[in-house]
Amino acid sequence: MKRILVLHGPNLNLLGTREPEIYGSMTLDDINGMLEVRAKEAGIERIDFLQSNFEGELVDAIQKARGTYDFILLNAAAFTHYSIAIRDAIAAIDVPVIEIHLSNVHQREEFRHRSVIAPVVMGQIAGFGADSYLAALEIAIRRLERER
Ligand code: CA2
Repeated sequence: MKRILVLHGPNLNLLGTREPEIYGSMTLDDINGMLEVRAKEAGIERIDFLQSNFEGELVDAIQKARGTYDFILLNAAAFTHYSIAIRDAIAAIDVPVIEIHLSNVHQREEFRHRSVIAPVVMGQIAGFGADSYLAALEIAIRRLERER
């Protein structure tokens, strides 16, 4: 039985309320609901969600994922671009992490082109709106099925 943790970084609690042209019109609850449905359908035992505006809370969650979760889907939001603490936490655990972005960060401001977590994650999915999360979940499901 497999367990997946979905982590959302700062300001993603505002999804659906502002900047729909960049981030889409779905709320975070809509996205989580969509992932929950797909995870259940695929026989995932448990999918848990955490949104935090605090770097340390995300670091704690990543550290605690060790031994509890089989995959982490992470949209670190702005922390992607500068949080060495989140990068170090990912590097310190043996749980695979998929980096997610709603927007295509490479088409945006220069400072969003750099991801300090990219070198320590399994891979990055960016630019597909809420489908970026769904694509990441699909990859996690396929990888976990292969392990069975
Ligand atoms: O495209 C993404 O998913 C990002 O991770 C979103 C972050 C941004 O800092 C990254 O460069 C790319 C920002 C999340 C803020 O979300 C908002 C949602 C609605 C209204 C305002 C902000």
